[in-house]
Order: sequence, then structure tokens, then C-alpha cells
Amino acid sequence: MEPIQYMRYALTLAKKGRGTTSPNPMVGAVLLKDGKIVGRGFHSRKGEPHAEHMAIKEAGSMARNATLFVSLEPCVHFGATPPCVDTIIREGIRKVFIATPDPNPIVNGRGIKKLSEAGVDVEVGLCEREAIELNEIYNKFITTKEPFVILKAAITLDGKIATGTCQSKWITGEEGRRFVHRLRASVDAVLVGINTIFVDDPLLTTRLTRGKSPKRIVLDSDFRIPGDARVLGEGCIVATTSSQKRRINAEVWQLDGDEMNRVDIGALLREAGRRNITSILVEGGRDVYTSFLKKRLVDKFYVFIGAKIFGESGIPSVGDLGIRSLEDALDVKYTRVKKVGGDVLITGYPHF
Ligand code: AOF
Ligand code: ZN
Repeated sequence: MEPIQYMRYALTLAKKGRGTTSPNPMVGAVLLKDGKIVGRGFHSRKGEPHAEHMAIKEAGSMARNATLFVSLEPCVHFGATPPCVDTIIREGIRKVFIATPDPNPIVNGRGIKKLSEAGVDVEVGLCEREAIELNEIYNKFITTKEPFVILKAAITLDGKIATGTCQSKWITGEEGRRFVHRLRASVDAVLVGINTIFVDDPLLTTRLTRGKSPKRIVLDSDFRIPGDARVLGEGCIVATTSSQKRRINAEVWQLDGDEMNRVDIGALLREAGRRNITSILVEGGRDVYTSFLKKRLVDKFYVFIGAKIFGESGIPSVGDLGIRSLEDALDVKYTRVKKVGGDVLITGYPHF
């Protein structure tokens, strides 16, 4: 097998931590000795061993002179666990392939440097693109202290998110909805606007797949949420500008208002970041999409195009963004277009 195949295996192991490592990254490690895999590991959650530790533990004395494949630069700090570089050096690992440096300011190249200085042969960049994409949430959070924002929408072929009578169940088929539940299991929080609560009364939990349910944030500037909304309960957050004191089964964040006295999205993201929410899945509706796009606070798009047409009376996916000329349009770079059941899923990143 080629080195790239071992690194791919390390990336596969890393993904076992999806949805549970936050605020830490997903990391996988493989130890190779005389052509045989003698250790493997992944980081499962904060406080649990780092991937390298797990792989080295499995290998035991076989770690000496072995080659390590790790999907993220080994750490140099005493955190929940001792520095991985020290263990690698102490155990006599001869060569280390690292997919990508750790952007954490307390690591950021220091791990690579320390290993090289100790005489370990270090190679960086194998499967780098995949490794960076795998931890796109972590990479933003660790460098900005703000969550990675994913805008997810299900639209018709003519760009509508509901009929004129506000019906939207369902624009996509079962497979698309299952994909969304997997997304929910992989993020720290989902977010919807108060109109969505009024119209759909959603639960916003993870049900169509195994995995944890994220926190549920309701953008409710005027604090109008009904006391019996199904979204309420453990893990629900109501973000408002109102100073009203209401007993409600949710955490309430009173935040600064923007020029229209709606919750300021920038303030919301800063508050979420302070509370270690590293990712937010924005699930609509139109006004919420509009607010995030107006402020250019979207990091990634997942747009499902269902195989339906609603026509002019349907509700458009995004409201007015003040765009009048073509040069002002928001550009998006599509990275993946995929058929999911009978629908199309477009993955993209803002180019604005
Ligand atoms: C590694 N291997 O498997 C992981 C690393 O809270 P702690 O002590 O676990 O430290 C978290 C930081 O450690 C995290 O921000 C990142 O820089 C690094 N994560 N490093 O060598 C791993 N999960
Ligand atoms: Zn470590």
C-alpha cells in the first residue's frame, strides 16, 4: 500500500468522531511497522485521548521505529492530555506523515518544528485538502472564536421554499430529509426564525438517523414564542432583543439589536462562540436566510432542489438583499452537485 492509502485510512478513522469532538477537531492516526498496521486511533471527544495516543497505546513496543500517519499536526500543549509530540518522540517513532498543520494558535507549526528538531522525519501535506475540509468547522472556530455557519435550504425548481399558504412539507423526499438529520447530528446547533415556529412548530431534533440532537436556537427578536412550542425544552435557546421576563422552558439570550432592532446576527455568533457552539445549521425561513446573507455571515451552503414547481404565489427562498445590478450579486462556488433520492443537493461556499 502507498502512504496516501494509510492517510486515507487515518481520515476514515477521524470521521468516527463526527458530531462528538466539538469544540475539538476530528483526528485519526495509523501506525505502520514493517508494512503492517500496528496501531490505530481517533479522537472521540474532548477529555478523551488524542488520536496519536490511542494508536501508540495499541502498538505498545511496536511503536519504536514505526511510521505514523496522522490527519492533523500533533499537539505541543498540556490540555486535557499531555502533548502528543512528546509521546511520539519518547516512543521512538521514526517518521510522521501529517495531513495538515493545526491552525490552533497554540500549536500552528510548533508540533512540526518540535518533531523535526528531535530528528523525526516529518512530511506534511498528504491528503491536505480532505483534512482541511474535514475540520472546516474547527478551523474557523479555533481561529475566530465564532461558529461556522451552514445555510441549509430545500427549494423548488423555481426557487421557492413554501407555497403561498406556507406549506413546505415536503419539498424534498425521504432521503434528503435523512441527510438533514445526519447534518443535525454533526453540528452543535440548528437555528430557525420565529415564523418557522409559528408555521411548522418543528422539533428540530435528530430522529431519522442515530446521533445526538443539536442545541436549537430560535431567532425571536420580539420574544413572541408560544409557551407550548414543541421546540422548547432542554437544549433550546431563544435569541431576542426584548428585555421581557417570561418564564419559558429555554435559555434566553438577550442580544443587541441591529438597525431594524432585529437580533444582530454578528452579536448572536459572538455569543454562540463564547458558549463553545462551534457550528450552526441555519434552517430558515426566508427572513432568517435574508438576515444571514445581508450580513454575509454564511460559511457554507447545502441547497436541495426538490423536483417541484410552485409558481409565482410560492414564497421565495430569500428576501430583498438590496441587489440591483449584476455586479452586486452574491457569488457562490459550487463544490459538489449530487442526486439525493429524486432531488438534487448542491454544496457550495460563498465567494463574497
Ligand atoms: C492532536 N491529536 O487527536 C487532537 C488534537 O482539550 P485538549 O487537550 O484535547 O486539546 C484540544 C486541542 O488539541 C485542539 O484545539 C487541537 O489543537 C488539538 N487536538 N491534537 O494532536 C488529536 N484532537
Ligand atoms: Zn495531541
